[in-house]
Amino acid sequence: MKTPTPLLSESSPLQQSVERQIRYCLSRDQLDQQAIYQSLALSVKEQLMDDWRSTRTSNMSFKQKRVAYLSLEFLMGRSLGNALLNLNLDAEANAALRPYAVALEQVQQQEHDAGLGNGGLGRLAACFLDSCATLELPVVGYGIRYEYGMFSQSFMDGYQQEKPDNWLQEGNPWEIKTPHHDVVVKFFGEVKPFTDQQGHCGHNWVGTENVRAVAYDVPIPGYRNGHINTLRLWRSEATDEFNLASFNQGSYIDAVARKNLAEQITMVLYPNDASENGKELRLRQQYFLSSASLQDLLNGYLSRDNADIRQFAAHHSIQLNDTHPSVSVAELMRLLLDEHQLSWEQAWQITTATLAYTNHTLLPEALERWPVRLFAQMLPRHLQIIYEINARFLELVAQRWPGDTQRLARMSIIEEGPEPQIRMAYLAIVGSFSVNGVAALHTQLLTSGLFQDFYALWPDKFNNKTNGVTPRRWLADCNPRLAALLDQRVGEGWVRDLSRLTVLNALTEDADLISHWHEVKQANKADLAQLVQARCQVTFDPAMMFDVQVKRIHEYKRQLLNILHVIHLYQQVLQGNVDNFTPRCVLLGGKAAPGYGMAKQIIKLANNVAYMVNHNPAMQPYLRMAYLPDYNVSAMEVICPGTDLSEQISTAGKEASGTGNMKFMMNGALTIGTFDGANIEILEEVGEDNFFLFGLRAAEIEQLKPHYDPQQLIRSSTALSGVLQLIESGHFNLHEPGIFNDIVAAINDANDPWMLAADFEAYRQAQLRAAQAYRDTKHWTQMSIRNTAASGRFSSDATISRYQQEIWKTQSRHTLVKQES
Ligand code: 26Q
Repeated sequence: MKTPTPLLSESSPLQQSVERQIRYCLSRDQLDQQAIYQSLALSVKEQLMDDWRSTRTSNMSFKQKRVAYLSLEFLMGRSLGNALLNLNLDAEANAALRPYAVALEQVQQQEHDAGLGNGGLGRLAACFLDSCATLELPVVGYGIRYEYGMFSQSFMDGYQQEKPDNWLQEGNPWEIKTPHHDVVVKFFGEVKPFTDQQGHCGHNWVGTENVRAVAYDVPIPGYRNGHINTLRLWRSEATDEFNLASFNQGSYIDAVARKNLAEQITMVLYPNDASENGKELRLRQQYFLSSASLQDLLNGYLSRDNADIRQFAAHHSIQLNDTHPSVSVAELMRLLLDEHQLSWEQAWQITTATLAYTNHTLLPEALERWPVRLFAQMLPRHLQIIYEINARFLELVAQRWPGDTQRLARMSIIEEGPEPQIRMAYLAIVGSFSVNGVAALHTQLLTSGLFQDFYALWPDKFNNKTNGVTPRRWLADCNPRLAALLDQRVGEGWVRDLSRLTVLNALTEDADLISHWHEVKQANKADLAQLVQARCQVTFDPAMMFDVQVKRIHEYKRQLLNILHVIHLYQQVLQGNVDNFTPRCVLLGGKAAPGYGMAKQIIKLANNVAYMVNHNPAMQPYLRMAYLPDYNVSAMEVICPGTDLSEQISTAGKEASGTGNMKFMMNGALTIGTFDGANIEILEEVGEDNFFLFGLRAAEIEQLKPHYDPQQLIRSSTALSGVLQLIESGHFNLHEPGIFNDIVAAINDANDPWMLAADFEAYRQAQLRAAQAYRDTKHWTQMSIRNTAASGRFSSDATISRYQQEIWKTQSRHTLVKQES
């Protein structure tokens, strides 16, 4: 991995910078590790400033199309390790720390995770930024600088506790406040139509409450290419004019209180990974991001020489990360109509040639709807625009399907009813030139289900872009042992071109590779065991199989299936059925949305089961279980390299893609999984012999639904009935009677949408196959090698190349230069 750096005869620029930071920029007499971290991070940022500036300049001067990625979430995790890797500064950083007698790894741990996201969607945005910079694409990320990120999770008596994540407390060395990019975002007020002297009709949005959007820029370094993109995060502040107005009325206290109101907007990330609908503050966040970012894009464009607003679409694509920023459709129209005086037709042409929408969920309850009433108050001009968009759209539908009034009602952007709602997904589809799902099955289910009417109207709008993850963070950085082995066996080029890993397939009989591969995995398991020991006080033995499920807690992800299986294994050991038993350590991790009661009960059950498992000496040789508190990006960087078996067991048809599945695969874990999301594509790449597939398919789930009889299924499985009886007996909650009744009832419910009972036996069998396979170390290691070898398709570089070629149609600087010469 490491390219040899010349011996440092004198101190390097980084070293000098660190010394300077410590001497002149910190006001500390005692140097603690946090201070050293801050100094090193600031110094690394200093090293990239020149490249950052030149990337900005070249992005402006080249005639390439620019892309904006709009997302309410960017789950960046820590930045220091990633920056050192991408800038190739590891050796210099180590040298710079030598005088302070502290290990780089220790210093890196000082960095607070930037948890500005919930899970998959937010982390995907972060992986995409890394790939865009590595591919040298002119892409800017736009998001919100939440004062408080994802809550930190702890347990009290096995119940989840949430604590605010004050991630900016020590300051954020990576950001730069850039006040010259400030814009004003308007809310509330009313719309006054007018006709000017030339007879043009227009709309004045007046009496608004204004909020200042302040830009904080974060550098996104590409992998060793001198290309540094920008993530621009907006913070809300009170405007001067506002303070002044209140002040002049003599109400100083009012002015300060209003300031709080403005600053509330970017105060905290909503911790739901499925929508909690109708919260006014959430809509304010969405509009704040959309308006600030679109204004910034228009300002940037119009500041260029010879810029013509009518050519905006030729120079920009804007990718909407789910419907969260989809009010952008109406806001871009408003800006073009009201601020730039274009006609409706011109504005609509530009809007629908610029915006593209990515959908991340099939769950109907996660589809965003906003009450018309709320829009009427907060965004009155936008409501008018949406009505107009809808009227014109429905006219088109009526032309295509004359007389089909049911279809009109189905497809309308406005859902009628006692409380009319705006269907944000429909607004996004109508206002975009591209709509994509995030895995093949997901896109297929979208076009044949949720969005089928729209697909019939505009089949060419729809496309698939299977997710990916960045091999920098998720292999090179988090798994240095495996990275070094790959450097030796594949050559260093894999970091930029992950498809090169396929050469490993020719080496699966190489005894030397097999033994080294195994050694690497065992060492990584020892690291993971250390983490589990420190955080959970549970001892994991690397000689046992490490079976891991980490992700947000949701019923559709079926952590419960996993827990039931652990209980089954526990019963096997209690009953002495331990012949051919593969010892295993089961690790769970993940946060529940604070308002999601069932998810919280599942966590409690897992903790109680873990307690019983770990406190029974008879289990020790066979079974251990831990629930890792506060699972986050940094935890995953230790977890995925040390995992043997990756649990991807959602009810088929429910997990849009999954991305954890890809991180595990890349690091040589085998998957036990359902035919769902990107699991299907993983299976395609690696083959059935190297994947533990089980369970009903999406179509079978749907067919079974009307006849689903869980109680019959339970009766016919001795394993499952044994497990449920043990739970019902109160074995795991002797002092808290009844606390798991809801869980047991849900499994027994004929309307259980997640159909646990339908897949339990198949899951148990697949677990038996996995356990048996694990006992043949050589064969298991060969399967592990084949998983890593086949993971190239899941590099986010490959995914982003497709976004670039098929949606954005932009080009990298190099391709342009080549074409021009
Ligand atoms: C909506 C409204 C109000 C508050 C919160 C939300 C909200 C926030 C986050 C709704 C959904 C999310 C996140 C969804 C998400 O992470 N989806 C996952 O996206 C991944 C990347 O495409 C996929 O791999 C996962 O399958 C999908 O579940």
